[in-house]
Amino acid sequence: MCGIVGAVADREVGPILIAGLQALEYRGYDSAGLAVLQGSALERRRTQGKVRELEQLLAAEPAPARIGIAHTRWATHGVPSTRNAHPHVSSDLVSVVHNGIIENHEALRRELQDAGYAFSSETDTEVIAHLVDALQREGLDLVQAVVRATQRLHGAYAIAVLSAREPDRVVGARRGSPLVVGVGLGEHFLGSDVQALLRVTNRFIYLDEGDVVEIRRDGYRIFDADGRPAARDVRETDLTADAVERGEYRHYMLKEIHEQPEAVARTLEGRINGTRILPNVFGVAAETLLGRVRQVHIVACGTSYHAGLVARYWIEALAGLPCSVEVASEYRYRDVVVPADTLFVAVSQSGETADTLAALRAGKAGARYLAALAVCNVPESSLVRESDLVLMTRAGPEIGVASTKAFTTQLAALGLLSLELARLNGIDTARYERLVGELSALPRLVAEALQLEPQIAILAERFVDKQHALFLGRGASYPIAVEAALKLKEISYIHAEAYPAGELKHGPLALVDEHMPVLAVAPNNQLLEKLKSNLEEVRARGGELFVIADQAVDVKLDADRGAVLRLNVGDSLVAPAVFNIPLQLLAYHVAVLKGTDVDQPRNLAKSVTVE
Ligand code: HGA
Repeated sequence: MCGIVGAVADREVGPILIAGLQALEYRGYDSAGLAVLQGSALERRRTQGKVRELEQLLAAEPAPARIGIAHTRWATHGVPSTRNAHPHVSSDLVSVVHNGIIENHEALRRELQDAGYAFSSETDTEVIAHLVDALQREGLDLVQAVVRATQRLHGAYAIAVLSAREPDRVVGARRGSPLVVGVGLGEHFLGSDVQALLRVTNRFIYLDEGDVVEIRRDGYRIFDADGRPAARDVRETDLTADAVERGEYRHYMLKEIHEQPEAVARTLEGRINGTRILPNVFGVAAETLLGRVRQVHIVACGTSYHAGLVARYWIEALAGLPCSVEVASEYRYRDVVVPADTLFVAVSQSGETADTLAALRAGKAGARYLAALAVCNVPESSLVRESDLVLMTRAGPEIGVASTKAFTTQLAALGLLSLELARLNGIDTARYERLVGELSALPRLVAEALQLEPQIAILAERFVDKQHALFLGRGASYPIAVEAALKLKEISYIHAEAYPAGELKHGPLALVDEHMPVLAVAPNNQLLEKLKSNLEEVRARGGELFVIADQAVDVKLDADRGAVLRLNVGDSLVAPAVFNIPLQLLAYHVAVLKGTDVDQPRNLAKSVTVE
């Protein structure tokens, strides 16, 4: 949420800042802006809307410079507007971009107003600009001013600050929101993530919590939260700018849906050897730790939470361990009972999800858990760095705001975890080996499921003019129904709900009529007969019924009252992950038919780094 870029170079930085913002636009897109120094004169351009609007503004009103900061916003404090767009400026000298929330902004605002500062926005961010300016007026240099200013901030921030008083440097700082330093030759950069800077460097420094950094053309200096010089490693990434291009696809989401067979293969690669999961997949210390686990708490948000819900079915059924799954924003503020030997599992695509990170930190602070395991897609993320054990999903960069390949790879990773816990808890060997085989087949099954796309595109026409939809599933397919409803809401703005099919008659059946399409997920498992009875309940009420069913499932529907789409998965462990594929495609095609902004749906942003 909110993307930050900063650059100091011996060339024009405008195109670097704009390209950086474009790569970060998935994080927020309600307004954009930049500030540059021309000599020691501060120039600022801001617009409501997307980065392309800022680009057009810059074309009309150029601001060539060799040093600057830029921002794409997802508003938390103050409506999306030009006036609230970043950068925020103080005294025409100091300029700041910010990702995060300053929780004590009201108190700081009053204090700064008393000191004579006039505010020109409703944002929490503006206090930072005035604080830095006030501290510079006291005689502090920019680094010291930022150290002292950040010590006064409560909440979360990643910032980049430009001051006309020291026109050769940008100072950045982070706590709770991500910020990386890009190391170039004779030029240095800041970015919310590496993707923002892949066109200019592949060498990065991942800042620690509380760090402050100064970048200049010829070098950089890092300080810890107390202002003491600090050393941080420079790391090279193999990611390339091409990996985050859309290529021939119309949308990132479609590209990412189609990347899933490969992405899941990468998740499993080197982790399964024929019929068993290799040792040390979860880290060197893992086997002893995982062998002691007596229960599991999974904590996550959004789509990652749905992956956790599927894993609960697996862990309880296969390992016989009690498993709870909870959304992080609830978990972090609850007095959670943590019995001895509980494994905490945090699931997050970005590893920067504010609520999930806070839940991890709260759990670790209480030292109540046996260990914390991160299931994550970004190796250098805060979540990964702060967890004891790590299982990377290796999905590759996910740009579409609606998560697809991150979810499927999370399911694959959680499948590995479930089977490892099952092995350590004495699952029958033949059953274990069969299940490992089923997990290994996931890339192929996902590829086969993608073949349904032409049929799904036709099915999408039956949803496009609907206001509401109901999704049903049972067992481990129930969370898939929940995820399908979320996808449809997110990108096609159709109100969708999911229910365990057995709950239908306890309320939602009252909603079923000819205007309410009902979509059921019907794998061929022990719950099938129960599910079929639930479907009859829908048909008897005249509801339009769509079923995604296994080949072997015998359901017949009148073509004008519904449709059946077939998958060939059997009663496989990974059936939920496979059934999820056509449902992703359905949400995608409905959204395309409705003409929504598929990759950047309204009001949303990826990587939810604010609470
Ligand atoms: N609070 C700031 C920044 C918002 C943000 O980081 N969103 O993810 C604002 O509202 O402008």
